[in-house]
Amino acid sequence: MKPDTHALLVIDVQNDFCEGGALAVPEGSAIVAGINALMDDYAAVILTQDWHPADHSSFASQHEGRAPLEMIEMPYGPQVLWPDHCVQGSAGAEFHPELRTNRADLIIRKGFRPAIDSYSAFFENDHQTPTGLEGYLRNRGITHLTMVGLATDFCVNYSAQDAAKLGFAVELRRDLCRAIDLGGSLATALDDMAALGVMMSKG
Ligand code: VGL
Ligand code: ZN
Repeated sequence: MKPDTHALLVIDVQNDFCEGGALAVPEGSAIVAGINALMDDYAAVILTQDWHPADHSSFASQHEGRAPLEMIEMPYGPQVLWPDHCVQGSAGAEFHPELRTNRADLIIRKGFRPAIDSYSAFFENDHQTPTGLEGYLRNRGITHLTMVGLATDFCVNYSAQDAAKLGFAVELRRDLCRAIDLGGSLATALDDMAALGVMMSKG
């Protein structure tokens, strides 16, 4: 059992990121059993849930003539266009059916503002709008975060980088994450996280 200062942050283990989902990450569901087992080691378990309105601006469907995985320039910077995914209230937005959601103390939803995407559990993609997670963690006296989930190179990556920048000690369980890997994004993500002091464990 870890001390009470350590939390497990489970990023976006949702149907749309698993096999058969709208934005399926290869082997996405393979991490669920390991995450469930790891929950027993932590007093604090926090889940994130990607939670988009149907007309979210990160969806290629909202941009005339654009296709998924193309890049677009948003007021806050470059943005990948995604297939419609994790639409609020849809089956795809639900957690994987085997994830032990009852162990969660907090479920934090992100990406609900139509005009801005939110990969990170801490800040939206403008890197300024907070989700409130930092305050929650600090109020609970949490200083150490173990991160797992989907996808290694997007939401896990941005969450880990923000957490490290905020001064949390961050450990990434590589074996309990899976990546989208778009044009080398996984290698870049791993380098960026390591440069900020994120510890990588098990692979
Ligand atoms: C994610 C792309 C779009 C993720 C979420 O959870 O990594 N990726 N929305
Ligand atoms: Zn999303």
